[in-house]
Order: sequence, then C-alpha cells, then structure tokens
Amino acid sequence: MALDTNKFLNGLIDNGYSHLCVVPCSFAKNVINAAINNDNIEYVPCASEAVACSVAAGLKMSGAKPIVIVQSSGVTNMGSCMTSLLNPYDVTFPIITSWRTYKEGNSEIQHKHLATGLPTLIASYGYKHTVVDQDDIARAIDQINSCDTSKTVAVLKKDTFTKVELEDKHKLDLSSYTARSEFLIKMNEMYKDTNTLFIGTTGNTAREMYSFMPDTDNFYMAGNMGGALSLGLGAAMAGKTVVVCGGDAEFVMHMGGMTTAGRYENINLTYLLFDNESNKSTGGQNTYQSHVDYINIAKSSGLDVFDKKITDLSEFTKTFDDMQKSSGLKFLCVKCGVDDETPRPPLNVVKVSEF
Ligand SMILES: Cc1ncc(C[n+]2csc(CCOP(=O)(O)OP(=O)(O)O)c2C)c(N)n1
Repeated sequence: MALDTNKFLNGLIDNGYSHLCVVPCSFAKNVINAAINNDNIEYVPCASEAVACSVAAGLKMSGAKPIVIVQSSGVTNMGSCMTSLLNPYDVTFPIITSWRTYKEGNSEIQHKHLATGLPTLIASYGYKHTVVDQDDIARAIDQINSCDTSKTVAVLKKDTFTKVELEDKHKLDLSSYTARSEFLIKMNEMYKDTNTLFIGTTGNTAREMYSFMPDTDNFYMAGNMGGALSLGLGAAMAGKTVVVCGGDAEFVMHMGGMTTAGRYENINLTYLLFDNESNKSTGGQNTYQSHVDYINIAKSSGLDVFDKKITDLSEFTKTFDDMQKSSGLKFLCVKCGVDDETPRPPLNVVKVSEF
C-alpha cells in the first residue's frame, strides 16, 4: 500500500510543520507536488542538499518547523552540515531521504553504492535511521515527529506515496521553446567524428544526448550532480577539447566550480547550459530560478560568455560554431523546451573510466 499523500502532508501541517526544504527526487515527487499545491506549508526549492540542510537549521533555530526532503545520493552533500552544525549544536528537524535501490543492468550506476551503504553513511554522521511506514499514516507522522526531536533520518522507499498531480497554475508551459533534442541533433551533425568530448550532466541532459547525439564522443555523467563543469575543467586542463552540456538545476548545485574554472584561460572548454526551468528527470518540478542570471554569473566568474540567451536553432548553430572556432573558456545559455522521456544509456555505455 501507499500513504495518502495529501492526508500525510496535512497531518504534518497539523503538527505545526511550516517549511519543506527540498532537492527533488522522483521517489518524493508526489509529496513535493502536494506541498507546491498546498498554501499552508512553504515549499523551499534548494540548490543543493547542503543548502537545504542549512536553511532548515536556520528556520529551526529561529522557531519555525522545517522538514528536509532529499534523494539518497544527496545525503552525501549534507555531511558537513549534519556532522559539523546539526550534530554538535544539537539542532534537530526531520530529514527525509529517498532510498534508491539498485538492480544490475536496470538501474543508474550512481545509486549502486548507497543502495546498500545508506544506513552506514547515516550512522557515520551520528544518526539513526527509520524506514517510513508505507501503510499507516498515523505511524508515519509519529516517525517524522520523532525525527524532529532526535538524531534520526527518515528513509523513504519507492512508491511510499499516492499520486498527486501539480495544479495547473503551478505547471510550467515550455511549449513555445524549441525542444532540447533539436539542439542536440544539430550538434551531432556538426561535431560527429570530431575529437570534441561532450559531457552530459546527470538528469535528462545525458539521457537525451544518448538518444540524439549518437555520433559524437560523449560521456554520460550519471551522478555527481553539480560536478560536470569541474570534470570538464580537469579534462580540458589535460588537453581535451570539451563541451559540458548542463541543466539549470545542475548549474546551481555546486556553483563554486565556476569560480574555479574561471581562473583558467588557456584551455578549450565550453559550458553549454540548457535552461528548461525544470528538474526534468525527477518529475519536471520547476527549479524556481527565474531570478537567476546565468550569463552574468558565468561572466563575473571569468568565463567568456555569449551575452544573450539563445532560443532559436539557427542562431544557436551559428553562435556555437563561431565559439568553437577559438579556444578558451566559454559559456552559452540556451533556453529550451522539454522532450518526451528518453531511455537511460545502458550501463556499459555509461561506465567509462577514461576519456
Ligand atoms: C546530489 C543529487 N541530488 C539530487 C539528485 C536527483 N536529481 C537527478 S537529476 C536532477 C535534476 C536535474 O535537472 P537539470 O540539471 O535542470 O537537468 P534536466 O533533467 O532538466 O535536463 C535531480 C534533482 C541527484 N542525482 N544527485
């Protein structure tokens, strides 16, 4: 069975919970949708799990009642906050994490380690864990309440919640933008059989590259969300010509990578940001980042930017080609729509240890 998502959320609100600090995971999609729909709890979309944890700590220390919801791979990002702020200062609030499983041949490689190692990781931070009851709402809410007052992390298994759709007013309409696939197909045509290395970030970016760029030299980074630019920087410093294809959620997760990259000029690295305003692969949640000026962030971090967001395919073709004619550290932002779901690249294609 699954918990009735709206009843569960309303139960939490009745218990005084005020904020939900989130980095999305598809396992938590329904409870995230319910929170976005519900005016009685504030949905706080966070750039990373480290951010979510620290924001929640600030809320709790100021008398509010926050809850954090993240994916198991993001528990690693919370290590510093949990071990060096929450734990020593005795600040507690519910941290709910999904527990991604792993089945050889049928799962993303990024989840393999924590599919068995999550309890050990949580224990190493000085916390216990409790698996959220999937049948009994009252018991599930009791478990969350116990996490509010003790060092315990609540763990979600797949299908814990019933389906909740976003209300129409919260849905993104990207239908006026060119789908990302069209840009990828164009790059495939332009760069097939060249030695340019294309790095696709975790999320749908890499998946779509697998479907729409079959002839280029691609690395699909399933995992290490936020690290694609830095991975590309290392490869470029070692002499490769690199194009990192990123998403808007990936862009902000470890944005400091941009300030590190910005120090280097004599490399051949382009960061191509596909801004679809959403976390496509975890359920299409809005990233709520319309206030972020990606181009100016890149520019002030030291990247050589194309000063305008591109929406048009022919403008993209010309601009991207011109940019690739010179070396350096470059940034281009494409505003795009979304495609239908594309398959994940198979494990043997993903698992590459050398470029
Ligand atoms: C550390 C970490 N936190 C959360 C996730 C779950 N996750 C996978 S992809 C993704 C969103 C990616 O969105 P974006 O970068 O905008 O790319 P898109 O899927 O829209 O192309 C999230 C939150 C993760 N893989 N790793």
